[in-house]
Amino acid sequence: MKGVVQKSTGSWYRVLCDDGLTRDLRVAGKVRLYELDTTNPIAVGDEVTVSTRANGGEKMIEDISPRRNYIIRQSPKKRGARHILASNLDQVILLITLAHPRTSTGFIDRCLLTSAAYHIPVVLVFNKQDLLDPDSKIGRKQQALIDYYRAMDYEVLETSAMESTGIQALEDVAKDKRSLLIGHSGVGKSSLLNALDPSLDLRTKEISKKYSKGVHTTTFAEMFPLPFGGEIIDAPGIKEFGVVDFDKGEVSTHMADFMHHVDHCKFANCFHCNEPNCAVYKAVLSGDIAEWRYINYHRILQDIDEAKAW
Ligand SMILES: Nc1nc2c(ncn2[C@@H]2O[C@H](COP(=O)(O)OP(=O)(O)OP(=O)(O)O)[C@@H](O)[C@H]2O)c(=O)[nH]1
Ligand SMILES: [Mg+2]
Ligand SMILES: [Zn+2]
Repeated sequence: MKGVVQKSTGSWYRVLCDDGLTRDLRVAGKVRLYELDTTNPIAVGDEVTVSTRANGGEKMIEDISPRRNYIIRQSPKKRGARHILASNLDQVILLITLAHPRTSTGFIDRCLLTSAAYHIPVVLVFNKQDLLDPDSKIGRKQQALIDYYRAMDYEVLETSAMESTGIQALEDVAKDKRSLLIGHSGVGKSSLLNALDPSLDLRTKEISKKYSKGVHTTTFAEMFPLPFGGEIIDAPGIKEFGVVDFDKGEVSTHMADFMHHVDHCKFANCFHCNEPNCAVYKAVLSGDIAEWRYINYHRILQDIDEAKAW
């Protein structure tokens, strides 16, 4: 019997089995785990084989099917350790607030890069619109970011979980797909899910005023079926998005704004750092490529260098 992992606590896994029943299962000792060197060998979204053990009769996870894709990141706690956020996804829903808490474009671009490597589409959702004055500095910054990402063909939504605005558009995006919610702690992932399906009644929490950051309210990733079709994975907030397993030359191939220019660089293997006649750098000077994208690109290359040095 097959099943899909809905939740993982590390010692047991909640599996929705083909017979329609949800079971909390352990993993049989002999299971061949993927050699990804991750802190969690089984992730939410994994398809597993469940069977009854001949001796005891306790049902256990006996095998994991190969993953169609997954979102992986560098664990911030342990250098070199990697953590799979979820697998077998149709899309990522990246939740952003520019204030309360602040999401940096570096975080956004790392998430986009990791998703692009597995061809997982990302929808950008700017939440907490009720807190934002469009004429304020942050309001104008948000509009500039939205325009920039839309120009690269990303789908961008604006929502307020508090006032239930933009929820229909989010439903249209989530319908009949398996989505993973990603974002810092406190951006409103669980709140938005509650807005999508009030019967979920997920725990959400007040942001600590002192740090203007959420204290992690969701502690384990969990997949929920949506009443209008599809599934969504609520996950604990993440602070950093360390990219893993990239070649430096690969990074720009996933950046749509760089792609128009890379072919015009003097050197075919240009890293767009200090090489002569770099068309990407010229595009930054002329304003075709945003400076913050160029800065993020270089920080990602630095991360890759540092990761290799471990
Ligand atoms: N004003 C306003 N507050 C919101 C909105 N969405 C969420 N919040 C508040 O933000 C706080 C954090 O929301 P959560 O839904 O718990 O955030 P989360 O992303 O699930 O956080 P973690 O589970 O820790 O990762 C709560 O106090 C929510 O009420 C919104 O659209 N507007
Ligand atoms: Mg949450
Ligand atoms: Zn170049």
